[in-house]
Amino acid sequence: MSALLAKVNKLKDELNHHNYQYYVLDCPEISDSGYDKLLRELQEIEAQYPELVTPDSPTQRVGATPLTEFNSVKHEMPMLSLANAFSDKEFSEFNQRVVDLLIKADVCNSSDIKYAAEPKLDGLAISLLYEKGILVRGATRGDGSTGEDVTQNIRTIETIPLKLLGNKTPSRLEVRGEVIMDKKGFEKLNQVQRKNNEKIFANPRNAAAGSLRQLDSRITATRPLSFFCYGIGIISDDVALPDTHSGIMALLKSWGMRVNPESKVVVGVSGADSYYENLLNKRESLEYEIDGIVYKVDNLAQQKILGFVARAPRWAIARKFPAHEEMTRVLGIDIQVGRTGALTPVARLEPVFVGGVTVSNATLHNQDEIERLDIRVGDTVVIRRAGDVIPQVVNVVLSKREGKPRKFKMPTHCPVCGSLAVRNENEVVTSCSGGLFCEAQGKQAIIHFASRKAMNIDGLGDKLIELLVDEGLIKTSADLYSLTHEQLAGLERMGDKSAAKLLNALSQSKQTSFARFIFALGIHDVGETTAKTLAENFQSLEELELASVDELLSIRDVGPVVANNVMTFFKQKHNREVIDALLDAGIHWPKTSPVSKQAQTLAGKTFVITGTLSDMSRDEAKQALQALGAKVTGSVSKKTDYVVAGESPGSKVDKAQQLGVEILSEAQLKAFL
Ligand code: 5U1
Repeated sequence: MSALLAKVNKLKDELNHHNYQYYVLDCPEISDSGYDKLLRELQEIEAQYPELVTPDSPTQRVGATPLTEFNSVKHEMPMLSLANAFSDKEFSEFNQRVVDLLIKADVCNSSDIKYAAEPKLDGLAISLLYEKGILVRGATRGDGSTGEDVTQNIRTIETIPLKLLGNKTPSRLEVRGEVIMDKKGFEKLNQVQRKNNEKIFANPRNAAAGSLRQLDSRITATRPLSFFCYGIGIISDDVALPDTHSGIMALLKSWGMRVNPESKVVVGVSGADSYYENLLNKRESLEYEIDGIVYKVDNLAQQKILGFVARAPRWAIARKFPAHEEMTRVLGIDIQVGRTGALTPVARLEPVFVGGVTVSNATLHNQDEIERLDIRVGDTVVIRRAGDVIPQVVNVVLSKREGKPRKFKMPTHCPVCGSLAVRNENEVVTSCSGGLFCEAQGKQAIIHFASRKAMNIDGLGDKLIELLVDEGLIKTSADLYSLTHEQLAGLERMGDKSAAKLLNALSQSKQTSFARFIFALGIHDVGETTAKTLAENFQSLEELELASVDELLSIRDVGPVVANNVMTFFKQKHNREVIDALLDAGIHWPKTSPVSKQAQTLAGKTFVITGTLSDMSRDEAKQALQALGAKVTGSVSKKTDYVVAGESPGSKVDKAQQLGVEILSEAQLKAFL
């Protein structure tokens, strides 16, 4: 047994050492899998011999039985707050008070005070109590005198050592610092919360606080929390203390505590200013959120002389960065129509300076988000803008709501073109159904109309379409066919030759296929394949226009969303007018026979096409195969029946060979077709 105990202790020491290398020194010595292997080894022994499990074992971070409430913890030494400086002037006034007091006390003869500077993390202040080197309690700051015992939750945070390193540790030590959630972890957590229909956190600080105040520590264990220490509370007198704050931080680091790597000793106002500038520039690129800098007089004897006012030390100050969150009022809720027809509610705000810019609008995303926030015109709201992220409404300050403002409802019609606004079941977005006509969607609709897989109008690129719309020469795709040589040749960077070429391409595009034409209309959710299915199932455009939902739903691969979108699209008078104009311009296609009459000789077969084909494009081959009922996919699997290999086919052929899938040459494909 003693050999086993020695083995367990060795494993624990090794794991603690690697934790320290990874989290504190940012210098891992083994790979993640190497670490996991050691951890598994320890877990296996502990599972077999539960009597060997100790509270400081690195395996004990997974959470424990849920609590019914948190116990109160009275802090032996109050957890102080910090005075703030919101400008250079306020910082320099703070510095002057420090200098004056120290000169008066005769402990300083220069105005160049040394400050320990470090980022002010936007998290949750906590106290960690170590007895004989073992973490015995973790508590929140609470009101500074009394906090809550969150030990079970604290133990799940990997950056907090369960045992101090080294053998010269104090018998009693209280470490203070901040629990945070980094930006990436916060985004990921909210994604998961959204998916599970759970509470969305407004910012990383709220997410960290919410996670730490979980009664079920197994939930906390799943949250991406981490910790940086920033000082000590109580410490037993069995270790010699350095005479500076920076010295204490170095000592804490040697005991395994994570110290912020941006920490630095600076001298005087000029040193403090350049540290401020430097960190402000770095702010957005840091992995976690910071809201300023904490400057502490580094010399502990000087700190003692300076003492405290109220509940804040005279020897420290938080120099705040421009806020990421501010309050303002909602003046109105407007609807913006996007290029794809999505109707987005946008809060019009009383302008407010936040995150370094003046914000007067914030997106409200959709009706669900408005309901979640319960936001109404006239409300006071908290606006957040961090980094390049677009401004968001964090929450409504309900205590400031006046009267009983009406709930907001999405409009029933597009505010730009008056077409019906549609929200399909299971979708959050409400969209304008006037795709061809709506001016807001104009450019995007025309770009789609002209694209290769739609009307394939050679030489009509995005930029030229934008120019044509901006110059007022076209409003809808039908207008393209009335453009004159004169109009085109007169445009910037278009000469006679390009104009003639474009007119020729426009003329050629008039001869198309029914499927391409349907796809070109840009009906929501009607992609290339659906357009093809529709074309195969209707003899003419008139038939499609008049199709009932039931008729549409009876078609393979057409679901309720597509059926509804198709119906609504053709119901819009504006859309029908543009279609008529397109047909009047001469767009036509050969009549196709309905799919039921075509032989579906390849129904149930799955093909993959790879490499370059010489006599047809891959798209054409795909369409031809689909016309015979085959399914064409992009990757080879056990379900693939045939891989068609053109020239330079690549790895798909290797995979087909491995899986024993039949490989066809282009000639064999033609035989199939
Ligand atoms: N980084 C840091 N944050 N913070 C908060 N240091 C720091 N120090 C604090 C507080 C409240 O208080 C001590 C100055 C007592």
